[in-house]
Amino acid sequence: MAEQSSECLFCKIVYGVIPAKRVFEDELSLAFADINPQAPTHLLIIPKEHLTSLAHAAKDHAALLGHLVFVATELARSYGLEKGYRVVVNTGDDGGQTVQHLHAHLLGGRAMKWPPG
Ligand code: D5M
Repeated sequence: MAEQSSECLFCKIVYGVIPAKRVFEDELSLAFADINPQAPTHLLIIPKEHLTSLAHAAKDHAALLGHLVFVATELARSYGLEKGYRVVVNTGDDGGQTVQHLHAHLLGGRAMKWPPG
């Protein structure tokens, strides 16, 4: 099983201690619905292994990071987001990260604005 942190909210979701609307899972990753959706489709894609943020990633994590982005791509296809979508990884305090387990947001189903707030 992947390394976990007993105090981490998203590790608890990985291990089923806290419920979530799980939409995809494989050996390395889990995707579930965001509890506070900001778009008609708003999913979170996380590594099963506890990794605090992008800022904590090592070279060994490169394939895992690519995998998470590819899972987002496949989910966007399966959710019919052919008009476009956004994949966001908030990182650290200034990046707006509130949960300290790396997660990619997949947002779609409406037109996005730029720049983000
Ligand atoms: O985003 C953290 C995201 O995590 C935020 O959009 C809410 C979501 N969240 C928090 N708790 C849960 C649970 N229990 N289930 C599903 N989604 C959750 P950040 O980028 O860190 O600001």
